[in-house]
Amino acid sequence: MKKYFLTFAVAGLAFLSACTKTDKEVATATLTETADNTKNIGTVKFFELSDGKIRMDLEMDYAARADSNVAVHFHEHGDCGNMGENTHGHWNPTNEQHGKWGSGAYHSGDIGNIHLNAKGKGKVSVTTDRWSTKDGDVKNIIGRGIIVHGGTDDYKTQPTGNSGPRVGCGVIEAVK
Ligand SMILES: [Cu+2]
Ligand SMILES: [Zn+2]
Repeated sequence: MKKYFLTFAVAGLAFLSACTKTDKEVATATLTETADNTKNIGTVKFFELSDGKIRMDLEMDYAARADSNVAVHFHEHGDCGNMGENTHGHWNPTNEQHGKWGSGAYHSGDIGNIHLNAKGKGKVSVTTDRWSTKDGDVKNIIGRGIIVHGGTDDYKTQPTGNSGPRVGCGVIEAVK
């Protein structure tokens, strides 16, 4: 009987690791300074998990803002022109208030504050069912803008969190 159980456990582990391998990169964004879009300040990758959720891995590398916070949100439009203003306001497919991710109410792209260390590095990972990469889905993140603000999101002020100037920007693009 014990042997059967062991076989089952090993099969289960193999299944779990197979699941991890199915994480499929579905979208990407490169963050650059709004004042100079040749200056790369971060990269964002999106993976579709086996349960249909999307995981975002965001890594900042922004020496000019070392030892500070930046605030990150998905904005409505994927156009970084005019110092990021062309992205317009926060993407808000569920018609909620601006707020802290995971709280009672928040926009589906309210990633929030990221602390940058002495080298300007910082990262955040988010897994959610609020996003998809499917055409026609109200939750589709493809083509949205990602704005990096030079201040701290207070998670209260509507509709922006009073997050400061738009210092960085990127566009979420599908990975084929
Ligand atoms: Cu914003
Ligand atoms: Zn918001």
